[in-house]
Order: sequence, then C-alpha cells, then structure tokens
Amino acid sequence: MKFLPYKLLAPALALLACSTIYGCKPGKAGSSVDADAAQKVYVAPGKYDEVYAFLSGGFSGQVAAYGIPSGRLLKVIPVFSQNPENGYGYSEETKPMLNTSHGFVPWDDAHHPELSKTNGEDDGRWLFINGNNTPRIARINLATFKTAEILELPNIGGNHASPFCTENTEYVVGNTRFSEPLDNNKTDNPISSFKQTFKGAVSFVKVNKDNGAMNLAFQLIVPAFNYDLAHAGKGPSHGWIFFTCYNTEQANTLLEVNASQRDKDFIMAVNWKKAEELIAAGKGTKIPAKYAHNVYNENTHTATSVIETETQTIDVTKFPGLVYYMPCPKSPHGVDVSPDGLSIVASGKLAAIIPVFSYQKMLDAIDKKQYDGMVEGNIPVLKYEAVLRGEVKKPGLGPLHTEFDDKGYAYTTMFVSSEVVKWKVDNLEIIDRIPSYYSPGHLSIVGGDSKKPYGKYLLSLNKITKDRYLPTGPELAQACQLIDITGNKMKLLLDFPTIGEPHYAQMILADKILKNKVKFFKLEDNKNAYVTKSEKDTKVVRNGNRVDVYMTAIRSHLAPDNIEGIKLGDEVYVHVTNLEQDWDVPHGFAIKGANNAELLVMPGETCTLKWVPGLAGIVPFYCTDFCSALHQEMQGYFRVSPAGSSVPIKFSIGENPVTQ
Ligand code: RUQ
Ligand code: CUA
Repeated sequence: MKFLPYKLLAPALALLACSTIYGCKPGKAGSSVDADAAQKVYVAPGKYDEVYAFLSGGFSGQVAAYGIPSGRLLKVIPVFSQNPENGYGYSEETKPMLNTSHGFVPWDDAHHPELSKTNGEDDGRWLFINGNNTPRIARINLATFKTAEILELPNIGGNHASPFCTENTEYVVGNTRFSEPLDNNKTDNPISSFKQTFKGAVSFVKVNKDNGAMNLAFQLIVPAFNYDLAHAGKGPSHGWIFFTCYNTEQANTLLEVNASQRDKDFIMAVNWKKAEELIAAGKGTKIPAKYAHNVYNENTHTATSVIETETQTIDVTKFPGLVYYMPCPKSPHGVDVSPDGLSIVASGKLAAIIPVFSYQKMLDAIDKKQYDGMVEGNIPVLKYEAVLRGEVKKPGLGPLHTEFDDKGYAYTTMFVSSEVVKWKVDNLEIIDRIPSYYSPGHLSIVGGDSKKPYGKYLLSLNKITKDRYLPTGPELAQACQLIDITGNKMKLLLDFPTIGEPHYAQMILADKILKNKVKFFKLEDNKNAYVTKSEKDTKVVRNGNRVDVYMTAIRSHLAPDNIEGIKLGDEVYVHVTNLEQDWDVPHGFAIKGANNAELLVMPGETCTLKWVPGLAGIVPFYCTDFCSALHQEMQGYFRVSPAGSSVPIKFSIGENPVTQ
C-alpha cells in the first residue's frame, strides 16, 4: 500500500521536519514507554490472553491469529494461499477451495478480516476476509479456525471494499476497486472506452444465519469509479451501507495524478433494504456470470467447488432512492460509522481535515432534494454542507481509518504524519496524538467497529518499520503497535512484527470464541469417502493405474507401514485417517520426493495426499509432527517397482504381508 505519490505529497511532507517515509532515521524519543508497560502486556506462561486479534496477511493470502496483549502469534490460518505447513490447498480434500472461474488460483491478497455480528456486536462465530486480486470472499469458522467457504465474485476487479458486514451479518459486501466492463460484455474493449463501457458492481452476499453459508444475492451496477472501503449503518442507520470512492475523474491511466484532480470525490450511500425489496419484487435482471463457490464440508472433511452461471443485477440509475453520493474531500479511503450509527467518518488521503457526515442530515437532504448535480444523469449528489455534521480540524496528514472506543472517542490513523489521533465524537475536538512507527494504515480497537466497543486496546497496523527491529535484508516486516487507550492519553505498550502485510485486524474478547471451540473431530461423524475408522480396515486397492491407500495414524505408527506393488506410472492416493480422539494430537504425513506438500491430519479427520512416484525403488514415508516419545518410529516404506512389473499389491504392519 504505497498509494501516496511523491509529487502530491511533497508539499505536505515539507511540513514535516523529518519525513519517516524517506528513511531518515527518526529520533527514538517516542519509543519511550511507561515503566508499567511490561506489566500490562505480560501474560504469564500458561495463562491465556484476554483478546484474540485476527490480522490479515495481505500478500501472504492468509490470516494470523495473535493473543493480545502479549502479541503472541497463535496460528496462521490458511485461506487463499496454499500452505505446505498443513497441506491446505495441496491435499485432495482442500484443493477445491482454491478453484475459481480462472482455474486453480493458489494465492491472493487478503486485506480485511471482518467478524460476524449479531445486533451490531461481534458474535465470535465467523471471520470473513476478502481476496483482492481474484475477487473472492472467504469465511473462516472460528470454532475450528479453518476456512469453511470461499465465494468468487463476478463482474468486479480488485475486491477491496470487502467483506464488510451489516448489523446482523445479513450480508457481507464486495465492491470493485478496478471498474471494468461487466463479464457479459468482455468483448475486445479498448481501455480508452472506460467512460462508456466500464462499470462498478457492488455485490451483496447473503449469509445464512444458522450455518454461515454464503450466496451471491444480488449486485448493484454502479458508475465506474474506484470503490475503496465500506461500513454498514447500525442502529438508526441500519439498512444503509456507505462506500468511499476515488477516481471519480474516471481516469484509466496515471491515477496518482489523474485521479487526484477533483477537490472532492464521494461517499456512496446505498439503501440496501430497498435493494432487497426490489429483488424480492422481481425487479432484478439476471445476467450470465461465471464464478466459483467452494464449500468445505466439516463432516466429509472435503471441499467441493461449483461454478455458478448467473447473477441478479440492479442498474441503480433506473431505481431512484437506492443510491446517493455525498461529496467528500479528497481521494477518500476509509469510511467508518460511529457506534450510535449517527456519524459517518470519511478519511481523505489528501485532505487536510476529517469530514464527519450526519446520517440524519443525509436523510433530511434526501427529503428536501438538496442536490448538487447528478451522476450519470440520475443519481443525486447531495450538497456537502447539507450532509456535513462538522470537520475535525488539523488532524495531521494523510488520514486513513477510524475506529471507536467505549467512551465516546474516535481514533484515526495518519499515514503521512505517522500518528494516531484521538478525537471526541460529539464535538470533533482533538484530545491526544501518539506517534506510530511508521505510517499506519488501518487501526483496530476491540469491538471498535461495532455498536458496543470494548475499548482498552488499540492496534496500529504499520506499513513501514525501518529501524524498529533487527534488520532482515532488503525486506523488513510490517508491524503492529499495541496502544493502551484506557486513559486520557494513549500509551504505547508493545510493538511486534507480523506476517505478510496486516492491512486490517479485528479484535474480539477471547471468551466469545472460547465458548465454541472444537478440540477434535469425532471419528464416528467422519463421512469422508475414504475414511478408515479402525486399523483392521486399512487396505490398499488397485484400480487400473490408480492405487488407493487407506491408512490410519495413531501414536506411534502409520498402518499399513510396508506397502508393495506400486508401479511407475501409478497415481497413488494416500488417505490418512487420524484415529486419535484427543485434543492437540495431529499426525503429519510426508513421502520422500513427492511433488506435493505434507498432510497434517487433525484427530478424527481424513486427508488425502496424491503421489505420482517418479523413480522405482524403496520410498520412505513418515509422520512429520512430533506426536509422542516414539514419533521418530512413526514411519514406513513403499516399494515402487518398474512399470509393467508383476509384483502384487501387498500391505502389512507388524506381521507377515497380506496378499491382495
Ligand atoms: S487498505 S491502509 Cu487495503 Cu484497507 Cu487501508
Ligand atoms: Cu505422529 Cu509423529
């Protein structure tokens, strides 16, 4: 995220005595922490942290779970990227999770983790996250910390304003960063036809209340701008959702200059309740589309991928009252809604103030038709003065994102001036500021985007670290800074490096997640097509050149552990069932020379490794996870014979071989 061009920033930066983004070494004065900081982040060995923080991995495509306040990394949850550490995206069961309309896409750029909400509060059930590159939304089950579903979104490029959810997780949304021609209009369009043929599409993905299942309910076809971020209304403003848009100039080249021409861009306000009614009344238009819908079934421990072929759309220019634009200075990025649902805070990357819009004034302006022109002839632009509640003056440089605490304060990150600024939501007065090392993007407060923030901790997610840690070659880690927000003045407690780029994080009280935790999968409920529920059922079956190995793992052996009769040219599928029924006893499985990753099989689960032997000979396999004192004994051998050999399939463990 380096979207602030030098040319535009130069004047602003001149104001700074020492600009951090050019790498001159800032004084470390601000690094000083209070004497009690260590005590506030110290979580004694064996004790749990109070809070889970879920950080996006950015270009790692994954999500990382940390404990707060200790900053301890608890788990990397694989989502959009293959993960050799546990076989996600490598095992036969999980490969379908990464299927798309473009085929297998084993990577993405994940920006915004979003906790599911009930009555506007984090409920601890699911975590959603967007894939920015090949537009997708994933849902992670927080009982298992596994990715449960991935839905591709058609008609959009760069799913950045995503996957923000409505007050009761009725919908998660996905909006386009790169407007482009709709998928059914993908003829050979010249790029210069941007204004005529390019469109934006706002996806509303319906989330099933009971099981979280996602479905693309409808898409609003909107003018071709760059849509950046979103937040839904809550309480009184429930039923609306707000998106920032930049590049309202509709430039298709050199955006750093051409998309920074206008003094104001827009916040797009969408009445989604109304859209829902229109769809229910049959006003939607079905258009062909192609997008993958991948679901991981927790009983079969297997994912399936279906390609969907249609989407319902609404052209917003045809339905007055659905969409309004509010002018917003200048190239807005974040848009955030206060806990009471009444104030809408936008952050213009190039603006010198933070505009705060009033939901009530917006309704009044709509009522009184206080318009300042139309977009595409039909979508009203509301008058800035009519919808503005006020401006936070002189907040700093490069405001990006705002979250809220439980005491009526808002906190905004300043990318360019590298600080977090605290201000009062009712009178818009600045109370405090604290340096950030360096250039914060998002920030996160426990429950800070919900109706009932918990407050206490703030994470500043910093893009640049420079001199903060021991150097690691040209690439340095991004960082998180933990700030205590219980007092009047913010206090730095801790900073720690992260994996990938933590664009955004969500923090939730651990208790809300702990109550649902799954410790292992019940073997009796395992419906995997290749499950082996006891050692006596293990077998090796040949069918043409396909060989299925039904294997079990339990401390401390893999069964069978002597397998013969495999031939060059065979495709071998090893289905490993972990028979353990206890917490924290995974078994791993790896084969020498396999052009694949390992498997890491949870207790009660079945996972399948596909292996195509490349050489004849003896090939060892073993458990990779140190599971018991005799883990090193947990091993076996395949015998691979030349193609055409007549060695029969034989398999055994601890006894004379059984011949098939
Ligand atoms: S972004 S640094 Cu991709 Cu959410 Cu704002
Ligand atoms: Cu099982 Cu090591």
